[in-house]
Amino acid sequence: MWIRIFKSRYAGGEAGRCASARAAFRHYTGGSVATPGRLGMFLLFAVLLMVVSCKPDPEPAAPVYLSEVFEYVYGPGQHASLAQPLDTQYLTGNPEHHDGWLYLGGYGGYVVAGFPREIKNEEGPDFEVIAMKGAAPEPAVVFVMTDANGNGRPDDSWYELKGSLTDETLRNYTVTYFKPAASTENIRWEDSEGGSGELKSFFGAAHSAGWWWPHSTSGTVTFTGSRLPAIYENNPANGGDFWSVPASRVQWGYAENNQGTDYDASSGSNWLDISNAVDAAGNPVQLASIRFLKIQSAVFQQAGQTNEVSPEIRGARSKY
Ligand SMILES: [Ca+2]
Ligand SMILES: [Ca+2]
Ligand SMILES: [Ca+2]
Repeated sequence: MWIRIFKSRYAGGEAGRCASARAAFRHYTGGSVATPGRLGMFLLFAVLLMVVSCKPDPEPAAPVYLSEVFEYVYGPGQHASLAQPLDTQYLTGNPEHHDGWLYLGGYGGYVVAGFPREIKNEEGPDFEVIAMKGAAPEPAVVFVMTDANGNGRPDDSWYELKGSLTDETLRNYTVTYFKPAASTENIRWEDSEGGSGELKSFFGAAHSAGWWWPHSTSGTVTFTGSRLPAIYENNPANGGDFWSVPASRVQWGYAENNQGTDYDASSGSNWLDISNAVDAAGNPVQLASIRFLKIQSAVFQQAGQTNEVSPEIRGARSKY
């Protein structure tokens, strides 16, 4: 019996050792060894020690939700008066426990948030970003970061997750918006390509002045990120404009994309893969894990009745 027990002790893991020790203890105390003697007493003591020192096997890591928000800036858009700084509470934890969401607003608006631990890059998708279930895609680009310096803060390097529109993406694109002086004016913008213009309201308010985020104390706001191409098309119907996103326009790799092949209709989420990370030059980067996400409104388009293209995010959950 002892030979079998100690063989299995060395052959098995901790679970095997513990089970063997407990079996030996039960066998011994069950009286199958009639006369213990000195050797028997010693072995009984050894087995007792093994049983006492056994710890339960660690549980496999359970999926985790975002647990902390570090930064949130709304990009000018029609929901400016609704978007509250405290809405960041709707990004953390399980979105099944609340009905809220976080407005990112128009191009450039973003949020930076973290998981409570590193999320490993396993085979296939590693986490889902849960968004408001809208009628059409309003894609946000997702950047990932490892806590390389181990300080629990997002102060390391961001890596963009590429998607199906990466070849049409303008990277390191900057837009500065200017606060209007009066409510009867539009927000003006200038970009890093030498372009300029005004945000125009095609639905709701007559002017876009009210799209300026009241919680911004500055007269200008500048965003830098990756600009996806325009995704909405106007196909006039019944005598009026009608803007929509062609079914195969946005295929994978973004948050708030209900037409994606990575879309999970039950949770309203898109499943993303850390293996799609690219560096600042667009070259693939192999990341073993990530801790932080930056989710950024990425389409700079005024799409008729939908106005600006603006994602609303409700959380993120790791797969493992
Ligand atoms: Ca992966
Ligand atoms: Ca860090
Ligand atoms: Ca939306």
